[in-house]
Amino acid sequence: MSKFKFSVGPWNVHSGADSYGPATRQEIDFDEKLAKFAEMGFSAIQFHDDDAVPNINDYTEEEIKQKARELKVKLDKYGLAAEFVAPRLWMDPHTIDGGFMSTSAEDREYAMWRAYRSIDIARELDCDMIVLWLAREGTLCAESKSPVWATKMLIEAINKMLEYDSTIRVCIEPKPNEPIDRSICGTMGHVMAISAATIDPSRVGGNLESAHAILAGLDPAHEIGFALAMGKLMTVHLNDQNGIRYDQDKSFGVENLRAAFNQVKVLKENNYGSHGEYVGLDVKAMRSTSDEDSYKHLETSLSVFKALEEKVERFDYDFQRKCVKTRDFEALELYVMKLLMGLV
Ligand code: XLS
Ligand code: MG
Repeated sequence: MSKFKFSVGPWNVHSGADSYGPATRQEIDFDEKLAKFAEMGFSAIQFHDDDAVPNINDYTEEEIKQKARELKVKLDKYGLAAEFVAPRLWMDPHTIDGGFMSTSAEDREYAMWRAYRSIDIARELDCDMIVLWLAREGTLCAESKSPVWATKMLIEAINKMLEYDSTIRVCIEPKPNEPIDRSICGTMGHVMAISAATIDPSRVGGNLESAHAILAGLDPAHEIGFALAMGKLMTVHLNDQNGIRYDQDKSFGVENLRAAFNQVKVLKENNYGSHGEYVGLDVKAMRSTSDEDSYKHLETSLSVFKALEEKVERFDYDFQRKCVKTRDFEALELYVMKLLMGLV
């Protein structure tokens, strides 16, 4: 039985379309996804603002709150909580050059409107956290905006959110690239610096996504550890990635098993979850996956995570201490490999 609670977003179950080809699976109805997520044992749902309130631009602030209240009734029916609400700032025409860092004042204002509505929706869902995945916040042309100005615009935007709601928590999900090629806040280290520069650092933290750390050439477990050391790991997006290429959102652990083991280990050793944090998945099925198998990648990720939890529970800390004392890291490394291969 896992000691963790898990969360997932509806975008994790998708039709398989990508930049190079059309859908390969049927779209699945939102309510059907909620029912299946509850059946699979997820405790909470991650939302984009327009997952919670589709066509959000078409509604007034009050209508948006009303629709969020209707969604809350649905979540209660399935016994599901809402983990966070994330403004989707990469699809709307107002976000073609980013949101908070757009060179257009009107578009920056639009991004703030979406951020405030995300906070409104979160409140109606009895949730106190918004996530900022800073998709297009950066540059496609390096000389199009100053990195000094852009960084300051991000801090200013977060300060406005912290003032809009006196207890909302703002969780930045860093990613070094894609869909832009130069991100302004690409790693957990950048997130911690941004947090410290805001008017209330206690309410600004990070969401570490395994694949995003790998895309930055960094180790996910160390990025998780860094945020934990700062007391600012608000959630995680566990998945995997085959090296530094396009963001693959692969099932957790399927490419880098030892890195996955160490992500589970650092979470367990530091009592992650003891303040209500969820283990979030952000995974996508392979394009070749059939309709019948639309949820298999979630099952794989949960199975791998729980199997690694058991490996961490069996980890021989006495042997580790002995190896560290004699600096016999070769013996320790072989032990870990044997543990993962089921040889000890
Ligand atoms: C994209 C991000 C995205 C967010 C939610 O790379 O991981 O999935 O987590 O919008
Ligand atoms: Mg993510």
